[in-house]
Amino acid sequence: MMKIHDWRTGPYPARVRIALAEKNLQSQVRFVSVDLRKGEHKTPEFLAKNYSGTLPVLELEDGTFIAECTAITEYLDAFAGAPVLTGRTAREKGLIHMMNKRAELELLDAISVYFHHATPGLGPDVEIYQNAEWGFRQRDKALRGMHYFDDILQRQPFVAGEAFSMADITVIGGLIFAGLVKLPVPANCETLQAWYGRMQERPSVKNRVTMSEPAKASI
Ligand code: GTS
Repeated sequence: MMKIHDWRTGPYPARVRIALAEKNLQSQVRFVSVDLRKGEHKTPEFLAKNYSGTLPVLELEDGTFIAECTAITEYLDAFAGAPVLTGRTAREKGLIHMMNKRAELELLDAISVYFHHATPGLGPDVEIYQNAEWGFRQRDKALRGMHYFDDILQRQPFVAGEAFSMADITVIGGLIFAGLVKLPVPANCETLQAWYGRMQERPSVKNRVTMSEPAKASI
């Protein structure tokens, strides 16, 4: 059985949990909990699985490790059919990849930098270098990103066009992280707020934390 090394409530792990549920693949994986607050993702054992020391990581039955949410979602899309989250046609694939990357650059990753640099983050044992000014700049970038996605969603129902995709999942991850760090969506981003309200009603998003009991950490 495939394994997902993750942290139940984390915003990046949420992306893969949502993708698994959208594709109804939950029963194909076993979750292995890695405790970020204890720094378990920075141990030599874990770094051997993922050089970047981040979660989630997909472990295939043959022992291959695939890190990066985008890469894992692409693997899941190739592994099993509908719904396709990374695009069918060349045009869809290009647009979804672009908007997914933009959701990382302009929203999710920016909030992550804010969290790690301008708040206590995962605590002093894990956050060995912090640069608060950089963190606050990234927070402001994320707020601009929220306005950008608000504008996009005024023109189309989903982040990359007419259908739900990996790009929506990444914006959802960004807004989950924004909630955790108490960075509210600006009041004048009404379209983004309404869209997020609809996204939170999707069973894949609503049940992401409880979709499985994590197995005991094996690292
Ligand atoms: N680019 C990576 C991806 O897309 O998978 C980023 C993954 C990432 O930052 N994951 C977080 C992490 O490992 C997990 S969580 O914060 O969302 O739970 N953070 C720990 C750290 O020390 O950066």
